[in-house]
Amino acid sequence: MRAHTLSMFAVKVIAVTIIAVTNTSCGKAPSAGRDPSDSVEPHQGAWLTANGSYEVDLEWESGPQTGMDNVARLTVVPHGDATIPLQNISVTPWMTVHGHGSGNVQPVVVREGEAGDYRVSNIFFVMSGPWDLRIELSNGRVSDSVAIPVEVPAT
Ligand SMILES: [Cu+2]
Repeated sequence: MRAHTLSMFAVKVIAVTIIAVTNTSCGKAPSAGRDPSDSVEPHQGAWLTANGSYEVDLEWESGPQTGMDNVARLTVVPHGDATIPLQNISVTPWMTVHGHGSGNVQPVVVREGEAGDYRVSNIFFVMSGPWDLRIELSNGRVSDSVAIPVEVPAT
């Protein structure tokens, strides 16, 4: 009886794993549809890009708040074939639930010190609520992207 229960558990784990793999292979970015049942919590830590080429660590130096004076520090760690330094990195604030960004105010990304460290200033949140920081990065050969959820508190 005990062995049977265990094997049922194993079958469930395998089934869940297959569903997860199938979802990943549809090519849809994780941020494409924000599932309200997903509890997106304010997170400071490492995020894996969509294709798993890079890991991006986000830390706020200032904010996140409404206004333009938000500053974040990114640390980019390459995985597999990906390498640093990056040739291109862009950061775009996007409010997925409303379908808008921050007009033509562009964050300023400056490489600092170590090859994978970047300081991002001029991040403009026009309102409070759930935002994404859409980050696109490329070393010239490998391009990848990640959307990092940011909860901007009401002031
Ligand atoms: Cu909005």
